[in-house]
Amino acid sequence: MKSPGDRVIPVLYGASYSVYTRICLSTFGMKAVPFRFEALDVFAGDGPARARLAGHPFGKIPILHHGDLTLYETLAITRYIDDRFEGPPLQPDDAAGRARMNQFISIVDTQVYPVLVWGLYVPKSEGRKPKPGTLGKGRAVLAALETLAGPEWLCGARPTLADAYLAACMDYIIDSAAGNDMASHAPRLMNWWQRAQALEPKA
Ligand SMILES: N[C@@H](CCC(=O)N[C@@H](CS)C(=O)NCC(=O)O)C(=O)O
Repeated sequence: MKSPGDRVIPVLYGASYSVYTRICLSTFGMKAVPFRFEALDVFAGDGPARARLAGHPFGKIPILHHGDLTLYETLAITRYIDDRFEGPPLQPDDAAGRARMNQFISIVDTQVYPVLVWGLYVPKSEGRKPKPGTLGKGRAVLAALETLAGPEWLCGARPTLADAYLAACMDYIIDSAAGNDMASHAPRLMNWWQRAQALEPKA
């Protein structure tokens, strides 16, 4: 249900470094929905406790409050924002387009985030070597994304939640060992990234 007259401002709890928080921030931006941001550093000593207090039973971010509703899990939050508020639709209309969007989102959750962000970027940023085999896995993930990406946006002629998901990871991907040769190995993704940077939150 959409109600343009809704006066209740949604509140997002999260951190600007967090991939999943950034996906929600981009979604608000793409819908042009006003919201309030409450900074919650989940890696601070009291972070997980604060996240639990804000409504996340696993002590993670992001968390959305909207009126009486408390939501966690980024897919639930972003679909809620898209379904609940006026603004450009962020999910394709057709079954095949929606399936493709869900496929991208699932790949980000199960491959990009664990392999490219935590498996490659984080060890590099801490001066550690990645686990053996991780670079090969990361390259395979990028090759799959390169094959799936549409020529304009990931799932067609307009941006969807899939674009918000992948865009939130791109700075980390590019700064990882698998990101070095993306211009030659993933030109379509790099071309997409030129456009998709505009979706990224300013904060
Ligand atoms: N499946 C969750 C993942 C959320 C998540 O992993 N958030 C990270 C920050 S990007 C976090 O809170 N990490 C802290 C931890 O795992 O202890 C979602 O979609 O929201």
